[in-house]
Amino acid sequence: MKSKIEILKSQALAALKAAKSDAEVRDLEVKYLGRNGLFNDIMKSLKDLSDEEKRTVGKLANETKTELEAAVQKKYAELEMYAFDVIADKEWMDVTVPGKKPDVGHRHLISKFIDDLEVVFGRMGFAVAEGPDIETEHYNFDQLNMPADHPSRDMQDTFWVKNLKRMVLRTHTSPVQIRHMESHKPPVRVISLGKTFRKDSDATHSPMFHQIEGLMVDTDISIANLKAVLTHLLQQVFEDPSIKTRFRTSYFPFVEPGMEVDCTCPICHGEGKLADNVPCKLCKQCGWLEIGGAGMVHPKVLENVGYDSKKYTGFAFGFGVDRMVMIRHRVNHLRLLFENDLRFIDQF
Ligand code: FA5
Repeated sequence: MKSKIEILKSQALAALKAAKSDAEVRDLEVKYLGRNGLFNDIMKSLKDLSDEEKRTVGKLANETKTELEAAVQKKYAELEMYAFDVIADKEWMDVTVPGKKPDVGHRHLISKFIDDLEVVFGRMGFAVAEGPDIETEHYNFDQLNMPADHPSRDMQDTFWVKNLKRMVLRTHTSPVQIRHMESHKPPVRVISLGKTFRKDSDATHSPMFHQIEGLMVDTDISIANLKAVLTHLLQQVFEDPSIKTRFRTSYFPFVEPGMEVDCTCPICHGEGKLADNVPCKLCKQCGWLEIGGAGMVHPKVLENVGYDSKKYTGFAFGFGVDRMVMIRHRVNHLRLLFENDLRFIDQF
C-alpha cells in the first residue's frame, strides 16, 4: 500500500509538472484528489488494513494528499505568474517615448477675419444685419435702382435659380440694406457679412465669395463719415495705423456719388517698392490696393424703403472679404482660400 501511495504521488507530481494550463491542473486535481479520485480510493481501502498499518499508511496517505494539494496550488500560482510574464512581454510600453500631439482644428482664416470685422464695427456702434443667400430679383436688383432693362445688371454675372421664379443667388450683400431699412427707421448703422455668388472664375474672382456691406443713415451723414469709418476699418484689419484711403469716381446705381475705395498697400506703405528698391508685388508697384465700392445712398433707394430723402442721407459700402484676407495674409490665389488644403490652411 505504501509503495502504491508513493507511485501515485510521483505520477501526480510528474503530471503536474508537465501541465501547461489551469484546465489541465484542474483535471489532475479531480483525478488524484477529487471525491472519486485515486487518493480517496486509497483512503477507502484503509479499512481492510490492520490497526497498526492503518496508523502508518493512513498517516502517509494524509501527508501525501496534503503535499499534493500544496503542489496543485503552487502550480496554479506558477501558471498565473507565467501568464503575467507573457502579457508583460507582449504588451510592454516605453513610457519614455515622446507622445504624439493630436491634431486640433481651428477656425478658417476667412471665418476669423469675419469675426475681426464684426469686432471692429461693433466698437463703432454697428449692429449685424442678416439676409438670405437666395434672394429675390426685387431685393437683389429692383430696389437697388437696377431695373430689369438696366445695363448695370450686366456688371454682376448672375446665377438665376432654375424653377424658382425670379430668384437669384445674391450677387452682393447690398439687398440686406434694403431689407434692413424696410423694417427699421433711421438712424441706421449696420453691417452685413456673408456669401455672395457670381459667374466669375480667375485668380482673384471665384463663383462664391464673401462680402461685407456697411450702411449708415441718419441726418447729416456725409462722405467725411464714410472716409473716417473706412480708414479706421482698414487700419484695424491690416494692423497698420499709417494706412490711408482714397476714393475714385465709379458707378453703382444705388449710390450717388459712387466710388471705388483704395487703400495704401500695407506692405510697401504706398511706396510701390520695398527696401533696396525691390518692387512691391502685392500692389504691383502702384502703392494702392482696390478694396471695394462705396458711395452715398441714392435718394431713390431711400425713397424705395419709405425714408424721407430730403431729411436723411447715408453712406453704403461693399467690400470683398476674400480680397481683404488675401491682402492681410499675402495670398496670391483666391482659390487657395476655398480648396481646404491643410498644407495651406494650417499655416494660419
Ligand atoms: C458691389 O458688389 C457693390 N454691391 C458694392 C457697393 C455696396 C457699392 C454699397 C456701393 C455701395 P462690386 O461688384 O465692385 O460691388 O464688388 C465689390 C467687391 O467684391 C469687389 O471689389 C471685389 O473685392 C469683390 N468681388 C466681386 N466679385 C468677386 C468675385 N467673383 N470673387 C471674389 N471677390 C469678388
